[in-house]
Amino acid sequence: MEELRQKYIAAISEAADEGALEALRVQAVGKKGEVSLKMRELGKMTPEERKVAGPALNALKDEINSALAAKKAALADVALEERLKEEWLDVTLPSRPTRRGTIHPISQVTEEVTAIFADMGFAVAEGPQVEDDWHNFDALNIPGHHPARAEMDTFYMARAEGDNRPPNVLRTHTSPVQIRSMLKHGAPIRIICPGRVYRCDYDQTHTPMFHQVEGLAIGKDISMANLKWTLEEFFSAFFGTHVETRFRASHFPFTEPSAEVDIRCSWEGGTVKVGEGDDWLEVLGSGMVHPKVLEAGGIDPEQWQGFAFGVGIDRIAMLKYGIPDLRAFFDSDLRWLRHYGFGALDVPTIRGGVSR
Ligand code: 2NM
Repeated sequence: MEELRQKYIAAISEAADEGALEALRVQAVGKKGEVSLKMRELGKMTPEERKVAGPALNALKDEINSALAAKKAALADVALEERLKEEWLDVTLPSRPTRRGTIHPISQVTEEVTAIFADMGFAVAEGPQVEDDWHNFDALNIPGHHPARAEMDTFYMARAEGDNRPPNVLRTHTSPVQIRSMLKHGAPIRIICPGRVYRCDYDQTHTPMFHQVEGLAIGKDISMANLKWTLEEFFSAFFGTHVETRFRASHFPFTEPSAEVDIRCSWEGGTVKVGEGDDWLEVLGSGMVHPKVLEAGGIDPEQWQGFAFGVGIDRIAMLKYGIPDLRAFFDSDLRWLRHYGFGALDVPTIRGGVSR
């Protein structure tokens, strides 16, 4: 029995893994194991011999079982230690840097303009960039023979062969959105229409696609005076300083009277400063909406009147943020975007409250 004890205790302590331990258990205390076989021999013994051998065999069986359990636990500990070593990771390491995109200045400025006009009660209206010629021209008092159509450098869409309807166009201004809004909602109405517009023109100061925001306010007694206040209020909030405007008589087919609007500025060392100085910068076209345009929008010009204006977003973005080259806006140059772009959480830089 002592031989068995020594043999198994030694073998168990040297077992390399759980598989080896299980083999030893079967060999020692399994149904046909060495210790179990010895126990079967108890029946052949005399009562006196059995009294000694029985408890001793039981004790041996218990000892081997305990040794097996202890070794099994020890092997599990070793395995866990190895796994922990292998799977260790430093949760305090900083994460890998990720490149973050920026808000394009045109998106930023569109948001700023929208926020300023929202404060003055203007809603935002949007419409299609591909327009029919009625919404883009006729409804705006620009008939087919009108020189403004030719001057507009319009992009025309193709028609299927044999389709003799006039071609659709890429909208040359966002005014057709205002026609659609008038037809849909009627008067009174106060909206701005920001968006992309297209003209076939490309040089230092023109890109074939650019951005415009047009405004429209129709009511019972809206006048040029309301237009002037609204625009001064807008430019002052946008540039963050009081901005004076100067109205010059002009002509547009869709407004009567019409005015081009300049803002006060200074030129110093090749840079413009808005709101101070003795120079003027033309930034906007405007006027009282032509009766024919109101009619096209389903609004009775005998009862309603109001102003409209249009301003180039790209242009005022360059002025406010000191961007020298218009064409860089549309180059998708990531270095340029990182320099002139805005963080997603940047607060829009507009001035609240009434100016002055
Ligand atoms: C401008 C200048 C003057 C204008 C007119 C209208 C409409 F549809 F209501 F008649 N929207 N925008 C307008 C007037 C646009 O852009 C230089």
